Amino acid sequence: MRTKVAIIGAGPAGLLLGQLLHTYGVDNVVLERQTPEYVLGRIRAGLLEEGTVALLDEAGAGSRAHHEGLVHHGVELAFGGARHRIDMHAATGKTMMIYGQTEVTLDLMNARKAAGLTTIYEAADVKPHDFDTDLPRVTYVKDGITHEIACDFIAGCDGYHGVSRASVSASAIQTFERVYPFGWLGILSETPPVSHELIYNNHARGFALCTMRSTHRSRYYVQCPLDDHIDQWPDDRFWDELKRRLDQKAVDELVTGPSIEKSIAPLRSFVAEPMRFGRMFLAGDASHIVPPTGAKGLNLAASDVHYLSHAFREYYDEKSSAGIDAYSSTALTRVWKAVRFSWWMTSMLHKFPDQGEFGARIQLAELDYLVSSKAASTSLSENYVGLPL
Ligand code: RFL
Ligand code: PHB
Repeated sequence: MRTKVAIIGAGPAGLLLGQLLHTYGVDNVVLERQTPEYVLGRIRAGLLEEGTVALLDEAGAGSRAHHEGLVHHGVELAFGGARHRIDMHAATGKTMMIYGQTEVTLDLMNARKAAGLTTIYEAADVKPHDFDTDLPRVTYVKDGITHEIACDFIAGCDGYHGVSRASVSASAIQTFERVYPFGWLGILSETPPVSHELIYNNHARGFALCTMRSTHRSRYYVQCPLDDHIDQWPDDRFWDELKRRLDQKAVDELVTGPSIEKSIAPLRSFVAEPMRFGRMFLAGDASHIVPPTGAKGLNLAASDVHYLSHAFREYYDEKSSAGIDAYSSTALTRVWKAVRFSWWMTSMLHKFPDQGEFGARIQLAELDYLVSSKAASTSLSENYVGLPL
């Protein structure tokens, strides 16, 4: 088989890239290790930047998001027993949208299917080869038979544990990492959200986040020890702990119910540089990870894909390599700002084992400054709604 761009990974980055390239007339094949059901079963991101929604529109996969997504104009910060609203729309003119990663992925899968494009699910032992030459190729095993795809370019959209980054020699790559000493325990429940906007809570017992997937489906997170297991967190214990970290109004209004999903995620900041290795390009979690506190992971994957899809378009339409040559540095400039923002939100809102009373007071002072200074809340808003592409 031959294609212009072989895309490894059918998560949001790979599927969005495939769909944008299709609209630009660039043929591509997507290879995914898992089944479509497995990919759709992962409950992850929930908050999309306006720019991400615009990319879904451009890819021809945005219409359901506009019907079913919830448009948000601000968020609330809770600390010291009180809640403070940040009007991000007033500060920036932009909005955010609640629309789950599962739905984004499903819409992109359906658009890909409708366009008749090739996606190979359950592709085992996917390997990128010869990306430092002009004749790159990807091999994979399906039903016990090894296949090869010859291509012009390889897009590594295979997430943090993928094969693309792992195929690069260690001397060609530099990595930067911070591992946080706690995780997020998240539950999904078929209950109305406690508030119509997100509440980020700084509390002496640890961070908590109230978010949602729809007007009848809630998502809540509490900071937990890294080595906790979900078996230690029956629903009752989760709701009790959440209530202890919320303000009184939220406790009074919280509707609890059985969890329909429960998971613990570790928190990590990670960047691999560069994002290009000859004819292989990394995008999304394959090249960087952020803690979820700033809601940036999926949105960063989308902005990488924006730059990469334009670079390929320029290459095929204008016979210019300028875009592909600039891709790594352009994408990394935006990546590092989101890494900085996610680290800062994480540092301000969580309880760190070594912070002591001094650290706790500094967090409260910073939060108070944020909600009382127009300059500070505008800076938060600008980053949260998404920096320009
Ligand atoms: P993905 O989604 O990991 O997809 C990669 C795909 O590649 C496949 N794959 C392979 N395929 C073939 N061969 C191989 N060898 C392969 N190895 C892997 C995988 O099966 C998979 O299908 O990466 P992508 O596309 O870059 O997308 C990134 C996002 O998934 C991620 O950044 C977000 O989920 C992060 N995130 C959030 N982001 C936001 O923008 N807003 C949020 O509100 C938000 N909340 C979150 C989050 C992540 C969380 N967790 C669990 C890490 C909340 C949580 C709790
Ligand atoms: C979510 O809805 O899952 C979500 C929202 C905002 C975050 C993290 C997760 O910062």
